[in-house]
Amino acid sequence: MSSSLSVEPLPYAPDEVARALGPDWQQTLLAAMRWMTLGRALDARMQELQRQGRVGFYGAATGQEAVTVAAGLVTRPEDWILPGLREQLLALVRGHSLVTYAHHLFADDLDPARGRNMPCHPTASEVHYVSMSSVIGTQISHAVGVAYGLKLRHDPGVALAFFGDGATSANDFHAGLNFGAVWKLPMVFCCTNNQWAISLPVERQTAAPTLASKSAAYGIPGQRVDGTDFVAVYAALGTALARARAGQGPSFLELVAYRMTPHSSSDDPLRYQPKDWADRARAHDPVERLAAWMSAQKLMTPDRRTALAAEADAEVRAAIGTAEAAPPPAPASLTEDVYSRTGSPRAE
Ligand SMILES: Cc1ncc(C[n+]2csc(CCOP(=O)(O)OP(=O)(O)O)c2C)c(N)n1
Ligand SMILES: [Mg+2]
Repeated sequence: MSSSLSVEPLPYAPDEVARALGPDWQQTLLAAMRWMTLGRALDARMQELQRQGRVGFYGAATGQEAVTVAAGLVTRPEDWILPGLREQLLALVRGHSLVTYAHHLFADDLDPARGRNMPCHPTASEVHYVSMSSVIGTQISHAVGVAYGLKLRHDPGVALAFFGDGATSANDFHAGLNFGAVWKLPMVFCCTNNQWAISLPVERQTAAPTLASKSAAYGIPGQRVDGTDFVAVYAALGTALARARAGQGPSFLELVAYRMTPHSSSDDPLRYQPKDWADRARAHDPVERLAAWMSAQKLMTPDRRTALAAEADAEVRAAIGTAEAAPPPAPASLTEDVYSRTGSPRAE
């Protein structure tokens, strides 16, 4: 592997990108750059705040922005997101408020979960974003249930299950793919293979040559996609969503990316990652790859990038300032939303 610091170029002529993204492709690319830049700013700032003791925990998704932003831009409001560990940016792209997310990260009184959920596990029901699953793989079964409900109700939405390479060894993965295929459900299995399950490299997770190859056993078409290439992810998700909407059943996408930050704020990857990992990951930085392509096409300039980064940083700092000024949940709120006031007494 090369240890070059230059990024892998995206291999497209402009007309190929136009075909993949549709007539508004230039606006889509600009929106993608804006959201990816926001994701970067959020991850950087929140990791600093965790080190300063201002938030208890944070799980960055640096390196996986092409997946979350493409999914946020290509899905429709009626679709449902069942996230794994790193899809918070997707909720924001779908319209969840950054300020509300900041309230959640500070577990304050304006956090919709009022501090009861683990930090970095937002719930955004208004954008059909279910609380993320830290119990690896369980959301795959939940997504099957959601998709089954959508099918029974003739609802036009599609359920998207997001999970990591590690989750492919969980029971729910096998049960979920099987039920999804047998019932021909409107869903997409989105596996972001960031090549690590905490300290376990993907080569020790499975003896299968690719994760995408696993879906054949369930009768689901599987595709391995460069998960650091925004255009490729957008196109592959678009095809899988169209298939699900047409009643043709689920697809499986293995989106290969590079985890560019520690597993979480409780991890030290220097103890287990090879020395050249950071250089390899930087060569596949999804933000830099897209920016380089857009610069070559004169759709981006260094000044515009600097401005985007400054805007994103200001937006993140403003949201954090608002959240940090909010009071913690009142102790009495601990029992609110727990017991029903209107329910009938338990039958003797
Ligand atoms: C059922 C279960 N087993 C083990 C764990 C501990 N654990 C937390 S994250 C993780 C690795 C997840 O790796 P992957 O699915 O690749 O997701 P990534 O963290 O890379 O996004 C493990 C084993 C857990 N949370 N749940
Ligand atoms: Mg992983």
